[in-house]
Amino acid sequence: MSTVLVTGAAGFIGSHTCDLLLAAGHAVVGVDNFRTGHRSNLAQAFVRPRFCLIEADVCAPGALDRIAVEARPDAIIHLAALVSVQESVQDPGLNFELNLRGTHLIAEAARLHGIARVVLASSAAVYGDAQTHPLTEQVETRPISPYGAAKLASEAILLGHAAAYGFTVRCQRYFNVYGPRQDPNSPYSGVISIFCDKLRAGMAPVIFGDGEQTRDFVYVQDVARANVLAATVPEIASGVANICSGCATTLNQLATELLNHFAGSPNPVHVAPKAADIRHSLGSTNVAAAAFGFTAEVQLAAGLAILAH
Ligand code: UD2
Repeated sequence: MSTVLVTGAAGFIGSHTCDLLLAAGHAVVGVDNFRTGHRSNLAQAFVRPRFCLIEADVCAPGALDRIAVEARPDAIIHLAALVSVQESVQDPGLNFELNLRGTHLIAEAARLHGIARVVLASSAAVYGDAQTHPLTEQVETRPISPYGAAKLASEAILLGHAAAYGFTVRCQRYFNVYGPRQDPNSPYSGVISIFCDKLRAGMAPVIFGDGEQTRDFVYVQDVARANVLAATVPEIASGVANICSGCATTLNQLATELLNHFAGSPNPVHVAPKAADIRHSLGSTNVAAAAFGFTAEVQLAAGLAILAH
């Protein structure tokens, strides 16, 4: 059993990752500054004896050193970040600070404290608007936002450190993650949490454009399992992997599927397309399967059924 440091522990993906690590018997030291995370997300973790939470900002001077000395982790799962593409466009300086400098500090903590493995929350945003489907990890990365650029640079920083100082780094390129605890109350929220919120209130979901754009939706507990595998499977080489389902769903299909769970709800309303919206996004699942045995298990219909009840 390992001790795993999870940054961004109180976030959407972080809290599910903590729950799964604890269920597998690992000790978890969670770190969060509650900028976007919620203490309530950790309700299940708090009742576990092998969980502790440190309220701290990973970018604060000396914070990671103190935490690493105290926790002596075998691995870090680094999820603390500015999580919104739009917010990175509005405040690229904050994106640089949280997403790039934060990752550099994690890389340095791994080097200075001999931490054997780091798992990074990367993103399909590194591919930009690539026209290849499915997207393999070999596709040329061409980010089109400060967020995507910082995630790509974060991968490079960590992989460079890993090669130079002899630890292992796994970069997880998440596609469209959805599931319980995703916050619907921000203009940057994921489409599924927004649609569920609207339908629960008896309102029509709003589809940007014709609704024929596609996304590769992956359930958050699958993503958490991918993180646990990447952090704990023995004898793994450094690398990047898509974390996705390998299934493309149109927004129209998504809305139809969700409407089945909310009888009498109004039909979706179509409005003008969102500026710079990517038309199609679909990931190849092969690398994650080969590198650490990860395949998404929760089909979209099953995940939506859980969310709707
Ligand atoms: C996702 C990620 C983002 C980044 C990006 C990389 C989420 C929440 N965001 O952005 O972090 O990794 O992929 O490509 O996972 N939509 C509607 N109605 C709504 C809200 C959204 O029609 O009320 C559409 C939107 O125009 C888009 C699709 O739903 O076509 C998905 O939107 P999103 O904001 O959930 O995620 P995305 O793919 O823009």
